Amino acid sequence: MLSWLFGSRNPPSPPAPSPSPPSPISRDPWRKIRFDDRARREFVQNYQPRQQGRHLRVLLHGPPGSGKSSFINSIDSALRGKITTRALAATTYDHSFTKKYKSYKIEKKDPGSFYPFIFNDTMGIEKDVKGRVNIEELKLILKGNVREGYKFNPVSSLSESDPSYNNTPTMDDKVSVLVCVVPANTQMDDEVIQKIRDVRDAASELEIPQIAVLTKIDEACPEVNKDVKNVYKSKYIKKQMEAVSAVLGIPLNCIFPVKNYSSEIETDIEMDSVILSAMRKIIDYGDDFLNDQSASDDNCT
Ligand SMILES: Nc1nc2c(ncn2[C@@H]2O[C@H](COP(=O)(O)OP(=O)(O)OP(=O)(O)O)[C@@H](O)[C@H]2O)c(=O)[nH]1
Ligand SMILES: [Mg+2]
Repeated sequence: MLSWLFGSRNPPSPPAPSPSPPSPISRDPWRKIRFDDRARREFVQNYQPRQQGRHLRVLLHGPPGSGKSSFINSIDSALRGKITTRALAATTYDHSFTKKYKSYKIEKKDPGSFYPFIFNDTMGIEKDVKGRVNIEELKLILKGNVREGYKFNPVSSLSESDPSYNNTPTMDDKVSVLVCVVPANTQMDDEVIQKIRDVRDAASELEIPQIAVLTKIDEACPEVNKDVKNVYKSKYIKKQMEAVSAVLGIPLNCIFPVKNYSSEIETDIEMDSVILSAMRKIIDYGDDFLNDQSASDDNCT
């Protein structure tokens, strides 16, 4: 220091620059998917259950406002190539917006013909009593005991004498895949986690396969908001997926991060790719379930 003051020829070296913060993005993706994959779309579009004449019934559950209805709309939009909003999504979500047990089919290009999968939208699983879905009702839904149009009742469960109770469910009424929809941008309450686990346990007892969809990845990670192709490079999304896997007990390869169509007015091939990659897994699992069920039905007759 003194030598600098008194005219040394070598000024002190500038302070070392502070190390730049680690990048929120990994260089290489930790899950590889193609973002322009026509084969994946064709697979979903051409899917026919091995059990001819059957269809998959996909039940969505999760906290209110997590994007269950939007996920149904997103698959509908990705397959039809235009934004659709048939399963009404909420604009505010203090309490669950979806109040009725309702099925959604997706129409194919030829009018009047539908894809062989049906989505069932449910009311959100909430922590407090007011406006929550009744877990016992979800269990009845899994077994196919609840008829279309049933209005969810947060306080008392559906009784066998109710006209909405289906005493003789067929294979088509039973749920073939359970999809847990959780948001990437908020922490779930412990009580909500416990309820989701209860539904999962009930589904496991019935051997119903399960996956999780992690929504709102655009709101959770600015890099994904900039470019959805960053989804499998985002360290934050990976951390959130690991957290969901740990608390809900769903293996990582059954968790699919998704950005739902929410503000877009046109579909986008890259968003379609992440949405249809979840749908592909739903089909794989659901088809195996239908097959196994009909094999065990055959063994019983
Ligand atoms: N940015 C963003 N917004 C989303 C996403 N998914 C859903 N949303 C928005 O979140 C809000 C709630 O979505 P819904 O689809 O109604 O959620 P839900 O789970 O059906 O809610 P309930 O029926 O109330 O249980 C809506 O305003 C959606 O537009 C997403 O991936 N990204
Ligand atoms: Mg809804």
